[in-house]
Amino acid sequence: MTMESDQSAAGVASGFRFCPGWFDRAGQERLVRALSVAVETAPFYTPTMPKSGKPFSVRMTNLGPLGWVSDKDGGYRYQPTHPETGQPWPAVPQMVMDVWRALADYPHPPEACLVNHYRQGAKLGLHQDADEQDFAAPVVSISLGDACLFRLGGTSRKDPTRSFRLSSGDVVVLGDEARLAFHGVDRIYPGTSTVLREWPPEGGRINLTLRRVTRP
Ligand code: MD3
Ligand code: FE
Repeated sequence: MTMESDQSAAGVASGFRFCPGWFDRAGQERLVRALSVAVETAPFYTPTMPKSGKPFSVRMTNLGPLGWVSDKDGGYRYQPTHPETGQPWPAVPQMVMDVWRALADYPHPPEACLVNHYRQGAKLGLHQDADEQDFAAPVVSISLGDACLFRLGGTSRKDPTRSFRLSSGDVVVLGDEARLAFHGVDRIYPGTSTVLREWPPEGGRINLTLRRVTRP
């Protein structure tokens, strides 16, 4: 029998913290309701790759003072408004700010909450999160809906990787060495959660990533 994922953090960069089941079912449902309201004013859109203009399979929106966006001509960047509506991003729900406060071990609030929506078949290639000015702050991730196979490597693209299954309600904190680790989402496991049954209409998986962007 081969194991395609290993939930132990052995062998991965220091600064990786996995908190399975941080949100119980009721907490997950409350968070999904808050997101469904926020996404009415900041709808999911399809970002495109710099230069090639190839669309991402993941749809995105943001919450908080700054949002991560990407398009053909502007490239990867943070900006205070939605690229399609031109409106400011909605506020980050308090229950999401509470996760940062509990786990980030960082004295300033996050500025960006990227909301990724993975429909069936969507994936995110191996990459580094390096568009921020302050790597002293961790990235905090919250998973909702269908489980995914998440891959974490080292700070060089060539470093070996390990795979983890992330399920609805799980929280991951990437600080210290892990902050600049390569990572990606290889696949979504359809039908593994009922939490996104009411919204969004396509179901799938939602991931929130909280980040500090500027140096305080
Ligand atoms: C940050 N998202 O939005 S989050 C991204 O599940 C992103 O949607 C993935 O990568 C998702 O940029 C993964 C968790 C994560 C994992 C490893 C990291 C964030 C990380 C390592 C370093 C920095
Ligand atoms: Fe990332």
